[in-house]
Amino acid sequence: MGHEQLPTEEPAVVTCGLPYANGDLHVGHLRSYVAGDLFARALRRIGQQTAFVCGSDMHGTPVAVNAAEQGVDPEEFALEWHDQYRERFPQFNIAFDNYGHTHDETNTELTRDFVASWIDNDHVFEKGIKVAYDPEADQWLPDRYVEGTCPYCGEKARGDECDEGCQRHLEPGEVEDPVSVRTGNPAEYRRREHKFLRLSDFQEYLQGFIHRLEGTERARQQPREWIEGELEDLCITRDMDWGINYPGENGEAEELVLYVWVDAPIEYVASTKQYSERVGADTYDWTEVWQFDGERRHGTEWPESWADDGGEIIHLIGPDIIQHHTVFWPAMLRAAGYNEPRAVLATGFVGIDGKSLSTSRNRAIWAKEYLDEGFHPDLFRYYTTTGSGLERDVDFSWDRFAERVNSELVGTLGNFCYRALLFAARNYDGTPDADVSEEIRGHIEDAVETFETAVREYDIRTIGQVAVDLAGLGNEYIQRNEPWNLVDDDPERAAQVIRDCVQLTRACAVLMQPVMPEKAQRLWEHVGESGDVSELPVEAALDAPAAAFGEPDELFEQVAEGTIEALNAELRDRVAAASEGENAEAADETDGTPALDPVETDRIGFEQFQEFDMRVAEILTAEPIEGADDLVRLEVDIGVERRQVVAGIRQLHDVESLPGTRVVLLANMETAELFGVESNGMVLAAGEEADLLTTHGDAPLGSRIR
Ligand code: B3M
Ligand code: ZN
Repeated sequence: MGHEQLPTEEPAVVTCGLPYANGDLHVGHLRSYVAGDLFARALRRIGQQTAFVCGSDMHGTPVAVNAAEQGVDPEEFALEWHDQYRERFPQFNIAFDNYGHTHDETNTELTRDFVASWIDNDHVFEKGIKVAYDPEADQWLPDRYVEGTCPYCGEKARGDECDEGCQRHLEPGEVEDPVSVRTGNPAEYRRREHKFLRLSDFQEYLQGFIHRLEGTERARQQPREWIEGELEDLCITRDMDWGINYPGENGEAEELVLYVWVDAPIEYVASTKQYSERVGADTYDWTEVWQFDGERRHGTEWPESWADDGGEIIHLIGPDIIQHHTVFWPAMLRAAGYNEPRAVLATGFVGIDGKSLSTSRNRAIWAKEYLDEGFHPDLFRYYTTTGSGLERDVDFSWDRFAERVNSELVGTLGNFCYRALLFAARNYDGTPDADVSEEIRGHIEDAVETFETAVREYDIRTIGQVAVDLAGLGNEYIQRNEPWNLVDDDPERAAQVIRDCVQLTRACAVLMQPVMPEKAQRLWEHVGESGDVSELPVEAALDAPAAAFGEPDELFEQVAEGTIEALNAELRDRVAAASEGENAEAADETDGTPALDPVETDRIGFEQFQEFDMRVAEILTAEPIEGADDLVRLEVDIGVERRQVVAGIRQLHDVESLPGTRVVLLANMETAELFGVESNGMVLAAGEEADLLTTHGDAPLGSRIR
């Protein structure tokens, strides 16, 4: 059963994964908070009543372990970070309607309610399990207190997640060869009674749910395998002091706290509730969103048309917590009689210089660092949401950041608006007296439609890109019509052209609001408006502009090359230092990874490098070459032409899945004939597995690699 198209009459809530209150925020965090903020703003622009909420995740071992390392009380430790986050988000124009934390009263109460309701509805049971224990320190070792080997993929894993391998959630007792992270002692498993949420009660429900769920591909596909297989029950208690006590009756299990993944997502509801209480239920009623029907909350009857009852719940999360949001969370909601998520959007990972981001190794770019450089937050917002789709893994690169700011924001958007408004102000003191042309009205209507469709399809990149694309069109229009040559000879035509450009500028301000709210407001004032552009529906792009306005100033500033060089150098040192530590560790482990060749000592000059004509290409077709075990015949598009290439990758890749893959082609490789097939170029690949080289942004096909 499908959902009614957005916008609907029901209130919506957009949430972002809660940051653990245990350390500085970095660009990896910001990527998803900015995307959530953009999406909430865009939903409002298309007329959906929307609350945007989040909060700090205060409990669990991620906080307890870090607090213990510093010898401070976890509550004090977490509250300090919480306060810092509350200041940090607005600095990136991330405007939560409510930002709470999981240790506050609202969440504590609501969490107890949820669990009480699970118990009432008979979804909780007790079971004896093995739990890691440090006999020397005389301490239980829940979750991150213990490390070992993942039983599913054999990678190094934490007690409750295979964070470096298959990303699975691990239940207590699952991790093999457990070791205490605090003392380094080998841990032993001891038997212990714990409480479980019987997930198997929801197997059938979840199988229906996953087909209704909207959002990004990975978030919708990855859980299918888990939901189709046998669902393991979820252990909801832990042997710890820090957390929300298990709400058992008569002091039962009172020494246990709830697993952090119980009270953390409930904060989504608690935070919405706080917002609702602040603005009043007449303005925004959290129960309409979360509880599909108050009467039946504790009962077992469910509405027939489940998907269309209640509000629109949209979760934006990182790629590593899909299982929590698409399996555990919907079951937790349903077990307590709450509404289900409509969509889950999972971002890709963020890397630094081709390596995964690592906070403990300082291989990261920190939020504060960005701000300290004096860069405007909206530049980061644009860069991080539009380079590639939300779901793609991306690398943060200062070069790419500068390149895109300089060409797309300064060169296209800023340049167009400035030229148009300056000309209008100087020659007409504002908007010339003329009607907007059919041509330009049509383009703006298209842009508005693109925006609306993108919101419905959760296509964050397109939402962020519409205004810049429209400005590109404006630049082309102004260039083609040369109004500066028309003012004297054909004043009517000149007025018409400038009238169109003012309209385009106004449309840019409206359309760019979700991605660059502060810059949009400034542009809005440049076109002579005084109100708040964030309060207008997206169709306001087509309304007539203000009659009078003065000369604008520049909306964006170039990022200077020197700044980027310095930032790059600093980052390179940092990554090298982090990698050195890692290599030293790797050398200690005899894990069978192939030895790497030392770097060539013979240097080459730039000229020599330029002899390699390497191009961005896309594989169009791929077929095995008869008689040659490891060869495939590829047809690739290199922008300027199509090429036939033979590549020795048949054993290492699924040939059928190759078409559509972006690769890098050495285009001036001498031609060769292999098994009677001519090869006109060489596809570049790395390592024993022939990992194909690709681009991480959207460089057009045929672009040269430099
Ligand atoms: N605090 C952070 C993470 O695992 C975790 C998210 C909770 S969302 C309810 O990414
Ligand atoms: Zn694993």
